[in-house]
Amino acid sequence: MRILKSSPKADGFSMPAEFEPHYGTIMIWPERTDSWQAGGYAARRAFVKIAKIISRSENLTVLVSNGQYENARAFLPPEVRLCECTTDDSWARDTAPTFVKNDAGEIRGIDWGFNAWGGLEDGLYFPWDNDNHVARKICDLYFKDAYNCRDFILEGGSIHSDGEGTILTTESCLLSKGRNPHMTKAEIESMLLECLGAEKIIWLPRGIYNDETNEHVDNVCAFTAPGEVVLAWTDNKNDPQYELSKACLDTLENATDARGRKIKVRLLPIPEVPVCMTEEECSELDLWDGEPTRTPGERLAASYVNFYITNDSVLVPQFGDKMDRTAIEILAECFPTRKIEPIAARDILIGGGNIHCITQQVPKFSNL
Ligand code: KQY
Repeated sequence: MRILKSSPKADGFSMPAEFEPHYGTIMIWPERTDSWQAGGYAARRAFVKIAKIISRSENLTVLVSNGQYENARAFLPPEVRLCECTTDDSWARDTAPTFVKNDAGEIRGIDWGFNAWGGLEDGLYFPWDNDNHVARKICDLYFKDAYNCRDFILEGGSIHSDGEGTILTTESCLLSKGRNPHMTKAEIESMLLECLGAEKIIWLPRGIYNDETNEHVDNVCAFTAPGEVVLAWTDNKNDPQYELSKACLDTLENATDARGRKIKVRLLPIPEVPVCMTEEECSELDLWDGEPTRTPGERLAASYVNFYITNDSVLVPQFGDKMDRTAIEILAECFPTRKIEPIAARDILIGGGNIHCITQQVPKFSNL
């Protein structure tokens, strides 16, 4: 495996869309008891359900610690490849490489810098050095070269690609103080275009209310096809999400993509009843550095946009809300050839993300 100092764009590589064919998916077995309540058991059940669905149509690799290997092996289907790897947590979307592909079908990984969503400014845990080393190790595991982009802090959850030259991101995240404060917006934009082999960045102003990642795009807006997106939405003007979603809608309605198309926006409701931490859930989370990681009543960043697209399905978070069904119906319309798989996701959401945040796709490739 080579560490590359050139740029993906210069080498003819770009980021495919998630809805293009996958070779496989990467996940990381949940273990930290200050992220995952009830000693991690509740989240593990949800991860296993997701793993079973993904491994039906693609190669799934799950990274796991030495201490959890036996457990993970016992609960995951035999077709899942387990690989021992030291990590700080289980957010494969953010710590695994972003893969880029060329016209010959070869793929390479991008090894972004990772600082736990904001480093010492407003990061979510310390230390994060094991997570920062995960992307390169995965490239090694897959025999794929890695672009060294460690000087640029970025998580995979903060970008979406349409596979045709357009990238979606949020200003609140990419311009946050804890990531690349020495760079201007124009410099960050040109870095993204160069690394992702893209021509246009659509900057959404905001994300989901109370999203502790500084509002990753993958929780608020996602491509469902080139030129088409779903946007998290509420009609309730008294909900703090309204202003955030409205600002994104205004941007999208005035935007064109890299191919000059207007963007078709489908509104995907957020849960009607805000999803908030209970006393009991808080009592099942370990402290971090002597402090609770969640508080009773805290509103979680619940969004149906945090779905994951596999080769034959779309895994959609469910929160036990009236809007669960509506989200399923809208996404079924967006993905008519895939099976819609509803997943009870509260136990993942408590960790601070959802199904998209715990998965990273590996595009189908030709370079074995
Ligand atoms: O991508 C994500 N949504 C990860 C969130 C991490 C939260 C850590 N508690």
